[in-house]
Amino acid sequence: MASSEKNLSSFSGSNVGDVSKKKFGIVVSEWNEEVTEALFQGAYGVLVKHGVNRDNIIRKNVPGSFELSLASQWLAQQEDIDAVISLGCVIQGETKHFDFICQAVANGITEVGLKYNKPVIFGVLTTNNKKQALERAGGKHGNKGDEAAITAIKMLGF
Ligand code: DLZ
Repeated sequence: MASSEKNLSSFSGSNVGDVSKKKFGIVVSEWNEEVTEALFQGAYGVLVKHGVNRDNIIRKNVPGSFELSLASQWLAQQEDIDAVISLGCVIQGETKHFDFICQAVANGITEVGLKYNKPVIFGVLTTNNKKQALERAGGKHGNKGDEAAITAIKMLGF
């Protein structure tokens, strides 16, 4: 689906069921806030467009992407929450932080979904620079936040 040449937000309409009674948690990393805020707006907009009640969208912020896994777990363990969307942006730098954070959050989010048997969606941009991130947060490559939300919706319709 996603490639450097494609608009990442293109998706097929299969498995899109009625989510109007569903409750979603969205965890947003504050690191690279300009990007993650755009991801949040995209995800929120898709959920509302698909009939999710605004009161049933619970947003929690965390300092950085490394904290997404634990906060996703705190939301996923709440019985009334049906799916969690984790949004972050990790930009390649001079340090090894990039690899450690990307690997940790990918593993962590996977574990939370398996532990609580709910969709926990990896909406984390991992890019070489901020320009690439912005292109994927409402720019020419679509919005990874939209994609994360539609993925959550589709998993609930599995
Ligand atoms: C430390 C750090 C660095 C260098 N880069 C990013 C980044 O690009 N994106 C991101 O979301 N977070 C970054 N962080 C912060 C870590 O995710 C985490 O918040 C701290 O290491 C504290 O645990």
